Amino acid sequence: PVAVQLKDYQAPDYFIERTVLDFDLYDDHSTVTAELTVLRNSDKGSDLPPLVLDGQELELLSVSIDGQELPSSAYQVSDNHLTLQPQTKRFVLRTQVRIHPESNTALEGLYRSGKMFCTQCEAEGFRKITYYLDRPDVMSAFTTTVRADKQRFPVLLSNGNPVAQGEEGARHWATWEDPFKKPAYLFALVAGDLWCVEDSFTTMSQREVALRIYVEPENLGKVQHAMDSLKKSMKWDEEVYGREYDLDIFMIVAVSDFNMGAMENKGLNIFNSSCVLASPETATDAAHQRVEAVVAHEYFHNWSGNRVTCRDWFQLSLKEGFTVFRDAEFSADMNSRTVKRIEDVVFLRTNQFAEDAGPMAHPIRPDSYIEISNFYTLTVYEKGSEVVRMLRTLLGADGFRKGSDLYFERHDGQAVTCDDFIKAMEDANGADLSQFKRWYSQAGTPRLAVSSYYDKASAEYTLTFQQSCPATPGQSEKLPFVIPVQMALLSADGEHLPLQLKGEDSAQGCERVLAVSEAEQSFTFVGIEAEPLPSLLRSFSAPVKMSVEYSREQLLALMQHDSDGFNRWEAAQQLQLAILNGLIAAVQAGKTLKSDPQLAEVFAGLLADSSLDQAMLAEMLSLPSEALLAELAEVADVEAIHQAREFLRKALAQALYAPMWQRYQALRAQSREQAYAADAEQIARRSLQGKLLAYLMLTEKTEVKAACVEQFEQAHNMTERLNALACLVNSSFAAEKAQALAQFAEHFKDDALVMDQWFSVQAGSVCPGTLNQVKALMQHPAFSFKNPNKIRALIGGFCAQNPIHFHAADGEGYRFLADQVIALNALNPQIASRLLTPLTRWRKYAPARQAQMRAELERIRASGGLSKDVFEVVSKSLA
Ligand code: HT7
Ligand code: ZN
Repeated sequence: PVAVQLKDYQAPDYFIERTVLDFDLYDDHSTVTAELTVLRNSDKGSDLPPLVLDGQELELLSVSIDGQELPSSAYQVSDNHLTLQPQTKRFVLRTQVRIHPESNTALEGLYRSGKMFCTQCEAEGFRKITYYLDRPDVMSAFTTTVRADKQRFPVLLSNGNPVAQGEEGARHWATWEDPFKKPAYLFALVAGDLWCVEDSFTTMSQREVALRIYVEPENLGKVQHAMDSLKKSMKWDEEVYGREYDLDIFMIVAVSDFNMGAMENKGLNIFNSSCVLASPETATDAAHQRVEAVVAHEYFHNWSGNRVTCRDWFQLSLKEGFTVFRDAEFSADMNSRTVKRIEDVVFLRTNQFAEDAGPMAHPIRPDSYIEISNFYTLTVYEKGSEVVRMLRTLLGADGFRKGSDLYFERHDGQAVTCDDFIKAMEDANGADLSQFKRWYSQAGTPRLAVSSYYDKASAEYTLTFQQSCPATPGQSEKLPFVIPVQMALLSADGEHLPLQLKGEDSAQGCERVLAVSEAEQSFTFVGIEAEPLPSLLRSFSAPVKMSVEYSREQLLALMQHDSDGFNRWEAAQQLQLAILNGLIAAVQAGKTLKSDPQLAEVFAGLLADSSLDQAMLAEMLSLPSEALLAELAEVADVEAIHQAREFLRKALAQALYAPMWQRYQALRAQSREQAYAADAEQIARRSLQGKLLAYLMLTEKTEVKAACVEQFEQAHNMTERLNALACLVNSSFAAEKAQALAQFAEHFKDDALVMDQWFSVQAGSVCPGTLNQVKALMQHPAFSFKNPNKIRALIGGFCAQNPIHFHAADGEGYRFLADQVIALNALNPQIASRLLTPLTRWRKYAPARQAQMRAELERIRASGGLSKDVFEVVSKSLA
């Protein structure tokens, strides 16, 4: 396979003004008739080059131009294209193809999910539906007619507004018209026996929009949370970005088989059912929050992605980075801002930083790809969002809003680039962001080393920053980034000092943003009467690895006094990391592990502090995960990390048994008395309760075991039930574990999403024999190799969330993953390639493991018939 390069981008030779589609859906095939009004792109000249349409896995039945059927000698068909020679600048091309949604297991294009038909066209799936110019800079007005059996497919949907419908014997049809020009990747079609929950929203200009969420009938009771989230998102986008919805109807459809979370098709979002359905009894708090966030994300795409779209797929972060930033801010406004930031930063540090350090590292705007589906990455999404966040930090909230207003106004209806986004920000603010743009072209996580110097005599305090960035594939040298460092200085008694830089006339508040733009750069503050304690990179103002030498006393002071909640948590993390690193070194040196009383004292203080928000307390009590410790290590020693962390957890549980037990019981009692609500206060409470129960269960006390079983059996919500189940599964209480698992499966056997949680909990077990259990579960009637949610829950759960067993010294975990990737490669390349990720990180481990992991990658490479998706990841990993 060949790589596509950003530098080779050329505007299209032809546009498609109008697209009229007609789908005839049957059980053993479907036919698609497309009438395309094609127009020569006049910017490219007046000659008439060949028209090369994209098409894959299509059986061409007929072609005509302006009503004249073409003989087969008048066009060429290859595996990926239909080529013909236009005779006029503007003409109507009509093609008819036969396709097979019923055997489409890749879940790209038109496919069957259970009893319904649905589509997934981003990025290049439309070409599996009909011959087309399947690229985002070709935008067209679509009219779509869908025909199917009336009884089995009573609901027929597509983008835009419904304009006509009718019946033909046992079949019926519906026509939809989308007035907004869009690229083919935003096309959608759904046909099925679906029921909907209906509501409405009055927009800021008083237009009434019908809101419909379609699900299979048995799921009607699990839709209210998604509907509430949708209405909140619509309001928020009006208030925060001034963006109003544009069609008369907005629809969401939940499907069970879906490669990702959801898709923002114009007016007809298609969702993985896991991102729509939620009820207290079946979905955890985290699942409720995910529904809220994904509904918002897809809705926000209506402007950041649909009204203004991407010129080409290298610009993916233009819509995804911006939209992730928008949904993160929405979630922060709906819940606890600090906790949301902590969760996002933990996720970024654990996963995106690892991607940046691995063989697939790429800038948020990549330069090349073999398979674009491989570039829906944490870098494009999450780091992309951090880059937009930095823009807001540098320009200020008002400047950022002016920039986004200008961007939407200037580019409405266009397909544009990341440069256009930056230009709008520059023009609206009179700013020069040329150096900032390096964030778009340079890969890797920058390092930021900080040192300080205090001069008592002059009352001056100097902070010196040194930045660097490690080499990444294809980029050995990096130029300095612009790194916004949000900061404050604290006095010995925790006051936040006024900040005046040398050369300034007066102090400018107690918090400010330093724009570090040179490889080494110093900032001197004046009027500092005693050596201060710096609070740096507040709210994690840049996606960098910062190193500052803090003493334990300084960390404790920051934990107590910093007015930035994120940095209070960060100080606790740094203290925990220091202690864990000491323990890891002790394991490696073969020493007996000794517990450090300081952390237990700190935790005791936190538990006793009644003013501390419960959500914050839960975060402060969470030790860095094994995955994060591995990412931070030079060479990840899986066993030492696991042993050290387990030792510390047990030591803390034993030292703090009394206050933890007391607090747990109080929280559980409160839970019993209150009806479930997925609100911030209750979520915080359950989060703390869950953390405490996990610690307490490590003591193996009978009273805790009984409480855990009681919580499992009596909880009125899935958060408490699943927390208790996870504790039992990871415990040595074999009888209770077996009983709870059996009880859970019996009760929820008909609920696919709940069974996914059952698979995941078992896949993550630290107990011996987990891999064999995972293999056995692959035979369970609720498991299906064709359903991505099941693969993610069970196989992904084991390989990506269970380091101690996945990295077992005998290499069985690696072998297992390679076997699954080889089997999935033919069925669903996108899922196969994503599943591979843990094997790509082989450079992180000691030589023996490296050899085992590489051998499995080689085995996949040699297995033959690799999809582009798997080929790209395997070959880059082995390069
Ligand atoms: N924009 C959507 C991306 C997406 C996708 C990409 C490749 C293959 C399948 C997919 N399903 C959805 C989702 C989003 O970011 O909003
Ligand atoms: Zn998105």
